[in-house]
Amino acid sequence: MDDSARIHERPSGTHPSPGTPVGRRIFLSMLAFGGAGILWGAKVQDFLVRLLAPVTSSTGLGDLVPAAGGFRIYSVTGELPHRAPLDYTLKVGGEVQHQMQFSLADLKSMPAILLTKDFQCVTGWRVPKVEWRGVRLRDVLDAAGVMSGARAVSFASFDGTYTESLTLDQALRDDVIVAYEMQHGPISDEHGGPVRLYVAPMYGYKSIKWLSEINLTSEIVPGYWENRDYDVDAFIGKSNGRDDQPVR
Ligand SMILES: Nc1nc2c(c(=O)[nH]1)N[C@H]1C(S)=C(S)[C@@H](COP(=O)(O)O)O[C@H]1N2
Ligand SMILES: [Mo]
Repeated sequence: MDDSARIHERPSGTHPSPGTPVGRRIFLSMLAFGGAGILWGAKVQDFLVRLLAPVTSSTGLGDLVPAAGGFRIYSVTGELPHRAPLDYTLKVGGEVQHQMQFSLADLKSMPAILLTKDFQCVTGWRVPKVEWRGVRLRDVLDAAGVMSGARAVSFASFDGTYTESLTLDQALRDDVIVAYEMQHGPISDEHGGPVRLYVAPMYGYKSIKWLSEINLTSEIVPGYWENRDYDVDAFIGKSNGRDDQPVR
């Protein structure tokens, strides 16, 4: 396990961070379980996730476990919810002309967009050139018919806790997608499958996993991390006091 997930303590240092790094507790558990790190792989990781779920949820931080390819896996609930692809539905409501429900097949029948971009967490880690496939959020919103009073979009997760938001202008960008594939395959449970949001120009916390609901609103409803002092406008390199290079 490397230490590249080290967090940048925010100036106040008083609130949790979107992605507390691999905790000492996790490290100690790994030692306790016979150097699980040597056998590091999907199974061990699942095991640790289960093992640590109660611990992480009691901290309220939903810590993380390192995954292959440089990602860290986050879940503020400390759990990795599962939804079978055939059971998946995405509800779209609020200030729209038609409330809608999309199955995964519905989403896949819409024009597909491929985006290959670096993925950057506000805590500092970055994964180069991640490939995503999905549909433009704009196309989903257009299908429902955005009403003239709508100014923002809020998102909910079937983890039951996480939320996010975008202004309507941000939501209509070409590089904001409702994603159903990542790195050439279905999005795994860990990474928020079957469907997550991917907001390419913003820090990872905007890319809500296990996406279940989209609601058009008349004003911004701050999301989970925004209620914990992170910026609503989360453009990479231009927010949260960070000066990261723009993503390629
Ligand atoms: N539902 C949900 N979505 C989430 C999070 C979370 O804890 N729960 N963490 C966010 C943060 S801070 C980051 S950096 C990315 C991490 O994505 P990954 O877990 O696929 O690496 O997911 C974002 N979306
Ligand atoms: Mo993050």
